[in-house]
Amino acid sequence: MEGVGARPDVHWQGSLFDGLDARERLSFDGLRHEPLDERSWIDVVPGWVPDHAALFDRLLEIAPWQQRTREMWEREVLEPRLVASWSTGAELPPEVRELSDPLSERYGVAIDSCLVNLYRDGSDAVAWHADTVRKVLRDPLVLTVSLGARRSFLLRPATGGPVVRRYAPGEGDLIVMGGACQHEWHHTVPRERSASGARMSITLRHSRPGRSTATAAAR
Ligand SMILES: O=C(O)CCC(=O)C(=O)O
Repeated sequence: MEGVGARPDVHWQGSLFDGLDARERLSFDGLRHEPLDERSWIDVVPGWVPDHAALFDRLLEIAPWQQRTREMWEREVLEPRLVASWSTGAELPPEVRELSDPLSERYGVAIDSCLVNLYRDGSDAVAWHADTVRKVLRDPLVLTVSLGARRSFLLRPATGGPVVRRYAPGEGDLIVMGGACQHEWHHTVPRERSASGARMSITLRHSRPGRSTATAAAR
């Protein structure tokens, strides 16, 4: 893993919005619940964080950015994105708690870890995968707030085949993957030459079962 240190030199131009407190500004009124099949679903709240530009700038400043390495064809390669993480047990910064508290309350899970990803431009990406939290929980929720430029976020069955669902999250959108999503579906943020700038995703996770989730042993 390579430390990046100073604020990454990326830019995204958005509008600033402030004034309201967290409960007023983070409304679930626009939520769309979209089943993928009988066991998996996606919730989408367009523009969930109205002051997304300010949050993008703040996280760019405070997050402990790193560029991780990954083994590929027996060689260590740099992951094509920067990440900053607060793992289970670490105290989440207030900027993240402001998002995770209302989400914990709404979805009945104790959000206790956070990985923030920075796609610096259209060459940064993450390949098809499912999140490893599936090894611990039967039906984990993975809750993602997207800031900055819109990028494709695609889903297909874990068994392969064509893309079944396409989103273009950015600018404060919330996407929640639920049910058996991490067991039966894969997601990706592919490279995109036409990306209009940097995108940041704040991915929030829980390590214990919640109101409607169960342990892996139960599957
Ligand atoms: O950036 C995203 O929206 C997806 C990130 C992701 O899938 C991951 O970090 O595991």
